[in-house]
Amino acid sequence: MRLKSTTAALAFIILTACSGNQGPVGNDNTPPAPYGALPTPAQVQWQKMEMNMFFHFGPNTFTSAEWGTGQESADIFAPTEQDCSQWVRIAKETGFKGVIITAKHHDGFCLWPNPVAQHTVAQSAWRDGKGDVLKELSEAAAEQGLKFGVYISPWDRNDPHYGTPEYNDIFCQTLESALGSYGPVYEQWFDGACGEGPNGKRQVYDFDRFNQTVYNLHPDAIIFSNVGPGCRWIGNEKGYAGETCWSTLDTEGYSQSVCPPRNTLTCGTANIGKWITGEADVSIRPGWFWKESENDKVKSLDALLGIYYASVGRNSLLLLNVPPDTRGLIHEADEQRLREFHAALQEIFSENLAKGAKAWASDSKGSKYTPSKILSKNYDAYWTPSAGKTTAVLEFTLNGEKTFNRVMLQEYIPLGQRIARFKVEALENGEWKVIGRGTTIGYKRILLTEKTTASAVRVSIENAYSEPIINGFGLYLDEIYVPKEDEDAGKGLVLGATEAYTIETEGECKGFYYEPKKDGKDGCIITYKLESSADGKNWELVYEDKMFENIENNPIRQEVLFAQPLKAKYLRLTPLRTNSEAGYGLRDAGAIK
Ligand code: FUL
Repeated sequence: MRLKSTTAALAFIILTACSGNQGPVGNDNTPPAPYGALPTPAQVQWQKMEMNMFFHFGPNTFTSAEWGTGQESADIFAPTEQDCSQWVRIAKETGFKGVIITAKHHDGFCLWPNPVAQHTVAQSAWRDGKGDVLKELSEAAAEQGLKFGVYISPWDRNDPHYGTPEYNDIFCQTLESALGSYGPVYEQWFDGACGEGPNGKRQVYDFDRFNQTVYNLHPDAIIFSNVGPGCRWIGNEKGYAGETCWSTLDTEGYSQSVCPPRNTLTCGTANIGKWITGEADVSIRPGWFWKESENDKVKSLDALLGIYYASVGRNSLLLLNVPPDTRGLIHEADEQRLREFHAALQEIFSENLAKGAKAWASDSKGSKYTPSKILSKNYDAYWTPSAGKTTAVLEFTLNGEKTFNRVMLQEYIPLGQRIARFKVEALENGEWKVIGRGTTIGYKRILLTEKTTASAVRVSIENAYSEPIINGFGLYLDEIYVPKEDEDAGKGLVLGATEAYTIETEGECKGFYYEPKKDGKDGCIITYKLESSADGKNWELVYEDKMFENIENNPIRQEVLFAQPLKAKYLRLTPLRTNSEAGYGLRDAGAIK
């Protein structure tokens, strides 16, 4: 008996020694079975891009509007030093892999000579009507090795057919023209916004046809919309995915025209649905289009790093908008911040402190799937336990003591997203201490932990829908980003849905501003009436029914400038429509002198 167990123990020691002490290794080298919805190879390639750049450019660049009316003269679009190779160069040099341009925003103006539209660069005096931004940008991207994508808004405030079935034909022809003339297109962006309001035009979009038109030209294109089919909106315009973020989404009952609740988009749905990864879109400035007044409001380095951790670090793709200015160039302020952002990412992530670590797992399926595969550079090499096991422990003995505060994990998504809960511990001064917990991992998860000095790190997978499959692990030290408590979050008033708010001026003003409560908490005013008064008793109409553009998706401070300065002691802002029945939040409102 005794002899037997000694032999068994010896055999175990020899076996584990052979596998470099990677823990017990089975003899099953068949790949694990796929689980649930799977990404297409194109979706995997797309997610590996991690960061792409968005360019909002068009008449709004010249009018400071967020949503153009469609009535602007085509001549308004007149960039003076237009140079797309500058945009692409900056994107490339700062780590972005693809670019997407607003070929047609809600105002209907086309940045290329669209033969089925009357409101395009061909109708403008810019370059004698011979200019073509899509041509220039696609060529610059191809030359510099970046992928090219196109945003085309279904909502159109210019096209007279909008609201009729004919518009769907025109829209398909528009897609064919924009997508068929400029080489490969990696992503087609269908914006879900429509500000028509209760009495506005209603268009029944034929999205099946739209998608088919895209696929006919570019079978591998990723189609963005609220619900995919290629990738989904993340549910906000802040660039923040949920801490729990599934690439799967249950679309039952929803469509490209019927948006699921925002929180569902932010987090995805576990264990059900289709593979529709979240794309986190956000602007480097408060608004989507360039404005002189926002040159000093470019997001801080900390804000950008926070966005990076909340998007790429939470299983999403970051689509960062950097709007070109009236010259047709990326402004110096944005360029500088992008370079700082890039340098910071380089500094944080250039050294993986887990390099040279020895990996151990509570169990491995076969010699092909040992935990050392996690540390290899090969994306397709991974660790997985024996069939049927959904919990496991991984241990990484570091090459000496290391100090870090970021833990990166990757699941091998070509076989599905599985992990639902995990825990990270560190061996500090001989004691194991929990330093982080998480739910989903997906393509990439970066946990922010306290600064920790440890000789080993342990990852326990506590819950998964199928055998976990891990192909990446990293430890990093970030001494740049400092997460901030949001002091502003609760500040402001909550007013009733029809309740007016009176602003006092100093006798004359150029305009006024309204800022909803942080993140649109307690609702926002969508449309309003504005009146002015010299005495607070007799009121004169300034605007009968005006809209705060894109406020629902991007609830930031709204500045409205009058055509001429207005002499008045008071302005009265009366909501006509709010997005919450209970009322609206008001962080601040006042006159612009
Ligand atoms: C929104 C639009 O309304 C904004 O203007 C912007 O284009 C943003 C990316 O999507 O829905």
